[in-house]
Amino acid sequence: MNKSPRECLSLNMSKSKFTVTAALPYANGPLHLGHVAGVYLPADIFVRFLRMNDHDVAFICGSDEHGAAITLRAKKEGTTPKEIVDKYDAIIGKAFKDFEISFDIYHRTSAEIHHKTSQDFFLKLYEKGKFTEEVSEQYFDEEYQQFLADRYIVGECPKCQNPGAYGDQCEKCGTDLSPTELVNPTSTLSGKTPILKTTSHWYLPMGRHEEWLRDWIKEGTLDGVKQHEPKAWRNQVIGQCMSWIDGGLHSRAMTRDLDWGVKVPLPNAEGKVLYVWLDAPIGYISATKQWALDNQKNWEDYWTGDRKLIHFIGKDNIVFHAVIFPILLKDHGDLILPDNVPASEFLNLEGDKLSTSRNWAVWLHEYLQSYPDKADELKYVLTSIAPETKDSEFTWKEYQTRINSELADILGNFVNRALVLTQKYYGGLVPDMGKMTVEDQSVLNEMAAIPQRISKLIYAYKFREAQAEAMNLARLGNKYLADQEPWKVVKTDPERVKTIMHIALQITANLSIVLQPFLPETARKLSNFLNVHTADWNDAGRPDIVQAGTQTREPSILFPKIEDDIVTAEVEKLKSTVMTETTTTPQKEEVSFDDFSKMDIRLGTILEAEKVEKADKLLKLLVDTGLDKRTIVSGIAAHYAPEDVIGKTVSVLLNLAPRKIRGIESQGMILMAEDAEGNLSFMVPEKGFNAGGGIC
Ligand code: B3M
Ligand code: ZN
Repeated sequence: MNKSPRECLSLNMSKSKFTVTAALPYANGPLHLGHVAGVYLPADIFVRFLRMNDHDVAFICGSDEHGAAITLRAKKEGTTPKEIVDKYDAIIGKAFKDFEISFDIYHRTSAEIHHKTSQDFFLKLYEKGKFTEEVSEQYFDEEYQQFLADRYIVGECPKCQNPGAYGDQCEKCGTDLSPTELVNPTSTLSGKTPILKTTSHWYLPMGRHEEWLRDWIKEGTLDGVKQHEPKAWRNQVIGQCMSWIDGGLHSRAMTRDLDWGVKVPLPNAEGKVLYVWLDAPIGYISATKQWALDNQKNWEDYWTGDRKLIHFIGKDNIVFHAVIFPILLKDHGDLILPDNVPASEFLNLEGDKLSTSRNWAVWLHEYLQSYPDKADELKYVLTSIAPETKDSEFTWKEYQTRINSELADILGNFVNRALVLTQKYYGGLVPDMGKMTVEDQSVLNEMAAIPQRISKLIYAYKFREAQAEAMNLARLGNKYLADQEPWKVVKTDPERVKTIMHIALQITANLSIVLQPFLPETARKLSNFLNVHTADWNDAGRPDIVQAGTQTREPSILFPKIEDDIVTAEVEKLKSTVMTETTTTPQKEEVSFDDFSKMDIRLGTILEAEKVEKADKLLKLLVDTGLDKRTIVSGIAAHYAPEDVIGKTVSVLLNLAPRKIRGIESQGMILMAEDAEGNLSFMVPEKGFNAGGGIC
């Protein structure tokens, strides 16, 4: 094909070299839609696009198999860390494959090459004197004879009094903590209070790196040399890094007392492993090494020189990738620093935070099991709502709407019309292009401009808008056919219809190119319908991709409509499998025995019960206390019908000061037990005692 002037424009991003990484998922659970929308899908779109532009790319990922997240999960499931990582590495790896995330390698940090690479990395920094050795007191579980990783210690948050804060963070108020800041710490292993014991670790003194980090993040320069374009970094990434740095960078231990992980390669380091954030990012390097070995390449080419290193991550990993790992890389000295760290915000689900522990999630592998031929539909929806600059939300209703009214009604409808009419009028052969009208020319001009706009947006990490631009091409085609009405014109001017259909088929051919990064399966289908196969982005925008005379195929329906019952069933499934959080209320203030013994609690029998008018929750009870018969108003009407409680023996607090409730004087209180779901039950003696007994 001849090169048009337009093409030269699209080539102005000269061939570059990229190493693209996507956060290594912890092999302690499956992937949910939040991971996919925030990290893996945008990374995949970016890489597919780069490959189409003939850049030299390596796309690296793998399972993160170390760290306390794994050992805790193993403990919870009553099994070994090894079994946990094997199980989830397989589930995650298969889901990625089925979803066509096009990694060059999906590796594992349990691999020997990874252990060796991390140890060598550690040793290099150690030998260069980049660590300090510090002795400190850390929590130790005497029963388990083990130092406790931060996540193994829970206690009260000193800031918000949340009783379930972890040793590294309070998930309620978001404060970063260290274990010794927790009030009343307990070990999650034994449930006992841990003791403090001295241990020595290697620390990364980060304070000395503040100055160059500031220049590097804010100006994009390192030692005065331009490294990257800070304007291309997302605001939230720069913001988070700067607030961290401005808060002062402290020394951080790079080793841990744990028996699961990469062993510290030094004498006298028995029982110590590398901190998971010194181990996991090096997983990007070791995976590259393995891939290079498998493909007769030189791994160093992917981590040195004029190569752009891009880390796709979620926002909870920002400081590790944009501050700590760059410090480690700079201290190492031989490797490049990231060019960009496109981090996403969070994806919410049906009005609530996605949560693995509460099982409030749509799991990728389950989705693909239920809808094996709807991967592109999910990709489309997730990119449309991608949490690029702020949190966003997935709902099954929106999933349905986007598929039905965008994919089916716009893209599917246009492609179907173009191909079906070609079958009908020309037996599927692409007709010749005749004389063009002004409208034809303007449609072709618009078509030619779209790939440029998509390129710009993708290089700026704006995948949401980029996909919308690709869809604009389908919109353009739809409108063109609706305006030109070939089905009417065919009766009066069949020559003209050839040109219209020729142009419609060129638009379809263009769609088969510009959709490739976003909807690879759909793009393949279009290529097959048209018998055109190009994966060269430079072809996008051309008016001559499919040649006159080419035999096209009868199309199949691209996007069947999503019926309401799917939406209902999926929402139901979520609601029926969610686990309600057991919120343990913190213990109240201490009371003296004297205070306690002031309460007169006795057994009473309910003699009469009736609903209180205009109060859904209240029952008016007449209770025989053995002492007297008195009226008590109780908030149990949502749980018990009046006839169900008559005759029951219950516990009553007699000497509670009388109160008027809805105009009725209540002379005491019925004591109830409540479970995590808010169900109520009477507190009754296990032996059938009668009214009048006291409680002691
Ligand atoms: N596994 C954390 C996470 O999944 C961690 C990322 C490692 S990237 C080197 O959120
Ligand atoms: Zn807190």
